[in-house]
Amino acid sequence: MNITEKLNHGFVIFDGKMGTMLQARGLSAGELPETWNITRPEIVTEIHREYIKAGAEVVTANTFGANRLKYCDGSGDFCLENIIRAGIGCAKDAARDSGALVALDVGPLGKVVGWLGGIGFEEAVSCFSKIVRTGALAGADFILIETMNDIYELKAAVLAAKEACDLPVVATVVFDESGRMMSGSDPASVVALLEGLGVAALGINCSLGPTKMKSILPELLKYASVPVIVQPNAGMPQICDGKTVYNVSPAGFAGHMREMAEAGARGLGGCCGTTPEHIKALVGATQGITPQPITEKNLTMISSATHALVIGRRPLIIGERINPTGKKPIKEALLAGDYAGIAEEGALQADAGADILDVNAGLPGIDEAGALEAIITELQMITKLPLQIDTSNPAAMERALRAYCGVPLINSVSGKSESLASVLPLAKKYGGVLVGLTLDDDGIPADVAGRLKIAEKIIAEAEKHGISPNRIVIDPLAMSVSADPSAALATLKTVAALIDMGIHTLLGISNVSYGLPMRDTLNSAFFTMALYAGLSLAIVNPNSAEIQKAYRAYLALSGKDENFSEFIDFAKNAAKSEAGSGQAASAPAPAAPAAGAPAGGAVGPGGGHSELYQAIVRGMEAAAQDAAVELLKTNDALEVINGHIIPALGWVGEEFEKKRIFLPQLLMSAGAATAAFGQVRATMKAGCGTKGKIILATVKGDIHDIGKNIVKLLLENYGYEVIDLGRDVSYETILKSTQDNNVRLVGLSALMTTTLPAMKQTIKVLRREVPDCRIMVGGAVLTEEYAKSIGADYYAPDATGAVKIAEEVFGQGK
Ligand code: B1M
Repeated sequence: MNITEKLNHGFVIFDGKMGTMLQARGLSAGELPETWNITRPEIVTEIHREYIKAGAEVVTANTFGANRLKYCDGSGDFCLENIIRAGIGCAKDAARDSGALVALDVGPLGKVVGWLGGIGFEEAVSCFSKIVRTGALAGADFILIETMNDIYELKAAVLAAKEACDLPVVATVVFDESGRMMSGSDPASVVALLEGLGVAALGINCSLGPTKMKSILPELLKYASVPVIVQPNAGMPQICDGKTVYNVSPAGFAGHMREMAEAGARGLGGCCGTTPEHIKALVGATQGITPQPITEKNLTMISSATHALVIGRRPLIIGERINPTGKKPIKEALLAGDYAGIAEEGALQADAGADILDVNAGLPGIDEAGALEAIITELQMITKLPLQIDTSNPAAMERALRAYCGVPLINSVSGKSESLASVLPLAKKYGGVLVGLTLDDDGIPADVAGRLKIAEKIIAEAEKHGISPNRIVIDPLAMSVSADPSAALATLKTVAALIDMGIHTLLGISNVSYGLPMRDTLNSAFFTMALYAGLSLAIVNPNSAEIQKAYRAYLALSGKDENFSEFIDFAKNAAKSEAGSGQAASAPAPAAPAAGAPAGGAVGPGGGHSELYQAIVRGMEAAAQDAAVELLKTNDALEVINGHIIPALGWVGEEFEKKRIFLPQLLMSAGAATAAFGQVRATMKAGCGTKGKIILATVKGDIHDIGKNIVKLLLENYGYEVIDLGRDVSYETILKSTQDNNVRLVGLSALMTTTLPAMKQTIKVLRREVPDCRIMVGGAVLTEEYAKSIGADYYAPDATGAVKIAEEVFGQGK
């Protein structure tokens, strides 16, 4: 039996941690564990044997960190291919005659994927492909992608594995105590993405001990239709005598694992701190339990990187504004390549209450594939909403499907043979919920029966490609009533018939009014009629007040708004915006999402702040730059920094800490703040640099440099020459530069509690080697007291403070 069959048949016992066992046998800190596949293969093989003896039915090859960022991609003893081949070889030697399966272990690359400072998505795919191809050729039985923190990297790894071999792919991710991945992804969005990509099984590993993992498991089981695997650590890591230890005993571990087996987990094993004793105890504890059945959840799910939406629970609004047809500003932005500007239109629709954003870049004369990919990349950095990829160009569709970090709506496939042939393979490969248009080579049937027949044909053809009916919604096509007065009713009857057949539906509402006056009025009336007919998804303008009123009223009247709470909130906001503007020209802000509903749209603290502040918190780089330019016309540089940039980053930091925004948004905000700061810098003149030489550096391990750069700017402005060593700088580099340049003042910055020891160490070395040099320190994490306690001469709370210190050291002050 292969891993898929085994997991579907009953419990499968995985092994425990290889790294823990290697450390116990002398692997030293900093040594690459995978090199032992070549230098100490007998030990690696022996560890696998111990796990098999303990009852493991899967052994995980010692290849977790084997990737071309760590091992050379060419030839030589320790090249990547040799490391992987040897790792699989050890596992196969141990597994021979035991019936145990060998998993190629694929861990994270150690770089952020797809964001500034990391590696590109396609580069990550290529790194993973190499690992998987080598492991598959070496004889692995399946691919185990594990310890993934970031959903974009997870997608790159799974996609690469599916492209590089035919072996089953199993993927497990790391959730923190709040039940989200580091990228902010919740269990539903992880399940949606992984099942869309066709994994054989999915699950959780590492990070949490078994107690905390137990609370996340039900969320995965609620959504997953494939087997679920749990591989917790032996408790939470603790530092004891400088070593990391895990203190859940084999018996304690096994007790928790039994509960997870009873709850429905199928694959059971261990991660950091677990040993063959843990696995042996786990085998004993799961004896006699009957596995829970694995059930098809039959959900129609789409998702962004962080949230999933289940289609059919209540009607959802798809914002229609990112589409050049009939929208001059979008057309102009597309022609100018202003993708960030287009993404801002998405943020506005999110604010107005859209649940999903349609993205269409179909404009003659432009590179549609490139534009669609770029807009999607921008959008997914600034909004949590799932996207609808809207194109009839298969090449553009594929680029967009690769770039999108989630499960999109794919708009569209039709009953035309050419469309079915080109779109269905893409939907199968990348996942996504397909929008099927009821038109074929003969056009759009006027009657209900004709449209239903095409819908059935699309569903049947999709099934032949392995796409289940729950991954299809049908668009029975709203046609303009100006051309055919019976068009609206024919469409609505088709909606009702499809709903009766258990098929979800979608309509582009605005088409109905084409060519007529008062389009908003006609659209909103048609929208209400369609909702009443059972419509699942409506492509509309969420900024339209008429549309919002129709929607909110429908939810209230149809019992989909408990206690009318959303409607009452909506009414309050409507009253406010009417009072504010004297008219209700645009949509009032939407009601707060219902409890338990996924948090809605763009990131932001609400009104009352400057445009620069808003642009930074939303991570809009171009807008931040423009807003900074505007502010600098009437404010001096320090006012812009202290009054806008720093407070905005302060808000971002707080939200990050409260887990209301996640690393991608943090990165975007940092990018926007840096762009704004660039404008500030351009307005400030550097002085002559003759007052004295100062070294500035952010200490080792810390990549925060915005504050340090502000300090640099001000010091230069005051006439000092700054030698900027950058960020993540070792004490060796700082010392060498201080000695080489004969510098009298060194400034160190640190923003994290975890990098304060590096600051302390740097000060200690400087004190010893260059005792005459003065040291000032700064950074949000420091206090005057702490600065003194680690031996600094000066503490500067801000850039102005740093200048005062420089003036004192170089004898310019009073
Ligand atoms: Co990160 N980050 N971040 N981050 N980040 C903080 C610092 C954090 C407090 C957020 C939070 O959780 N609330 C938290 C640290 C928690 C802690 O240890 N106490 C944190 C974390 C956890 C992380 C990561 C680990 C996140 C992750 O990956 N899971 C990661 C760390 C990576 C690493 O360093 N190894 C990370 C990454 C990042 C980004 C890359 C996304 C980005 C940095 C981009 C960049 O700098 N190029 C970022 C940002 C932007 C922040 C926040 C939101 C803002 C920092 C900032 O620029 N503030 C921050 C939260 C916060 O501080 N509110 C946060 C504005 C800046 C002008 O202020 O640097 O204090 P500041 O500088 C001031 C003064 O302190 C002083 O003058 C400046 C001007 O007034 N000053 C000096 C500073 N240095 C000085 C030196 C001097 C004198 C004065 O003399 C030499």
